[in-house]
Amino acid sequence: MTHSPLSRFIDIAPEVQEALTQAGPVVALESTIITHGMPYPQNVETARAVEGIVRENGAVPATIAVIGGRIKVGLSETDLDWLGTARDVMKLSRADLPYAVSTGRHGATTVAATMICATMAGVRVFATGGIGGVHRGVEATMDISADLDELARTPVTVVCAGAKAILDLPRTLEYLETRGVPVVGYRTDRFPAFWSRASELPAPLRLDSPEAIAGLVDTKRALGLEGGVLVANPVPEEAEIPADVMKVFIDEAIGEAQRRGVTAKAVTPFLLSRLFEETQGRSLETNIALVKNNADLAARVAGALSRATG
Ligand code: PSU
Ligand code: MN
Repeated sequence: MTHSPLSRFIDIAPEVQEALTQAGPVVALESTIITHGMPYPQNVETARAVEGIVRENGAVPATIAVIGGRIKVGLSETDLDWLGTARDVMKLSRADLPYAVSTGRHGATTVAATMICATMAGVRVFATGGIGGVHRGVEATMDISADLDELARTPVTVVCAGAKAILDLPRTLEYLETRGVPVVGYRTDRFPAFWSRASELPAPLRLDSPEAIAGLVDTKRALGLEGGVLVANPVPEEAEIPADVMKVFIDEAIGEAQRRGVTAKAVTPFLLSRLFEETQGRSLETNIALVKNNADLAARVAGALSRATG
């Protein structure tokens, strides 16, 4: 990386660079969840706690964002604090990343952009909350998150809690299958629905240990198959909100988004903040618990991958 032409755009934190040089375990973390996914101060508290969990599990955390046009892989304490309340931070997906860099803007990376930046730095495992997907009403809007195509092309293992039921889950899984993305339920036969441990859909594949996941990832790479792997890790039982309870809130939030004409990049942040209000903060508690749970698993997968491949 140090001599790569990309180094003129990227600052890799020293601790992250050291781990990468030794082929040690590193876990990428996204920043859209901080700026557009959770309110302050829970966003910063969670980001810190998640970094702590990655460390406790033997890996180095690398939270990714664009600050003043520089791609940061591994944020300092100061950067993280600043991001928690900063205004004028773009939500960056694949389409926006080069713009933020060329114009010197600040940007929080979505799952798609975090995967891209992680790959530039050589990070292979990434923990998030939920991925973007095919939105309900896609027939009219064509709103399909760029996260899905990124999973098809960029070699990062993304640990998530499934996808939110604000999305069209059957179509999200269909699309991932079409694009050749392995979707693995971790110790579950059901595809998890973010706040809820299970949706009505089966998990396409199932694995029960970090070593088995590392084995799949390494085999996929060795076979020359491009793209990533999606690991769907159900929210811990004590933190879940049952699907039938969430359904009422979700239908209301989607109705409100339609009435207000919310579209494109604003849809996901709008629905999240609306659900936070409707559930009186319970959706946020669940969100925090599942991100922590994903960081824990991602760190162990990164460790297994590092042992398996050196
Ligand atoms: N899911 C969450 N919280 C989030 C997001 C998804 O539970 O904050 C963010 C992620 O950064 C994801 C993005 O990549 O929303 C997807 O946005 P869109 O649907 O506009 O692609
Ligand atoms: Mn979208």
